[in-house]
Amino acid sequence: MLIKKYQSLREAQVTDYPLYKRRRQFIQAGLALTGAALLPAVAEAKKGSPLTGKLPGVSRNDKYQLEDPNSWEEITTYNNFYEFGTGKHDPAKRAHTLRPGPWSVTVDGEVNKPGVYQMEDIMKWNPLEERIYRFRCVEAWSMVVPWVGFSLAEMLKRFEPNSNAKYVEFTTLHDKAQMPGQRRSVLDWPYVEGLRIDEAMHPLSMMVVGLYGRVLPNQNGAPLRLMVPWKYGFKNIKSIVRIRFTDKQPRNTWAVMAPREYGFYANVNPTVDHPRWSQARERRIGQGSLFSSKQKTLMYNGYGDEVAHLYAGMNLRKHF
Ligand SMILES: Nc1nc2c(c(=O)[nH]1)N[C@H]1C(S)=C(S)[C@@H](COP(=O)(O)O)O[C@H]1N2
Ligand SMILES: [Mo]
Repeated sequence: MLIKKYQSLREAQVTDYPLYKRRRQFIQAGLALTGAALLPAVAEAKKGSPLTGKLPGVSRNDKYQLEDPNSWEEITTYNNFYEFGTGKHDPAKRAHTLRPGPWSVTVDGEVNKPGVYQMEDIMKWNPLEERIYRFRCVEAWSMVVPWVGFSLAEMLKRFEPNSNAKYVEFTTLHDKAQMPGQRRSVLDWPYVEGLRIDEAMHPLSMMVVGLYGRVLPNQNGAPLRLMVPWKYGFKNIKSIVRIRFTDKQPRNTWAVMAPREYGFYANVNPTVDHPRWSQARERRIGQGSLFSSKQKTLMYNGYGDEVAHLYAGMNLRKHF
């Protein structure tokens, strides 16, 4: 039942929806790789990236299937990506200046195999799978998203972290030409995030390269972004160019910016409020109005059975 429902939904959204949308997108010259990836006319984008359009060989991970994912449009037009502006609709309009390919990721720090890895090669390492995860932003809204990607652990193991590797730090591209929002110092660029090594190696942690079976749109963090579904949205850093293994806790951008408001752990926790608002409830994007149908936020965003052991004995008010 669930599968059937999702398939028909996916059919409509993956195939018909972007096709239907494409003319308008074209006129707006807006959403870089979304539906536009289908078009031969977007030759420029294609030239830049070998990773356009429908991703081949994506299998469904049956462990992570949720009903009623948000629509393609909701997921690709309501974003946080300050490199393209601070408004929720800015990234969809402006992220076309990002060139998601050719792309490489620099790996350094406490590893046996540092180096510069090409995205094309990274794509060959692991089979792609689709996982439908809950996604909870610190601003008390949420979505359900069919991400495509692979296990972060499988990727990190390739680099052979050594015994000093207690944390992993991720860095976003820093390029004012491609990311015009970086001309303003709203954040300390480039955007940096980090995980403890055991969090990074947890099977739920994912490297995302796609959405709804297609290449990840620029506004969602093309060509490579993190997805750690039990943490607030800001941990899920986009357009990653560097992965560094360290023995010290990384200084993640939002925690540096506003240390009272954003911590390093950022686990979804309805009992620890943000200093300026409650985290007890959330608004599911696409359901009801701004003021209606708020639902309860779940501890660890509903993934507690799988991740609570990572934080056993820790004071979650201190380590928020
Ligand atoms: N580089 C970068 N990564 C980022 C952000 C950002 O501004 N820059 N915003 C974060 C926040 S606050 C959220 S909620 C999610 C939003 O992801 P989405 O737009 O795919 O929903 O991306 C996160 N990753
Ligand atoms: Mo967020």
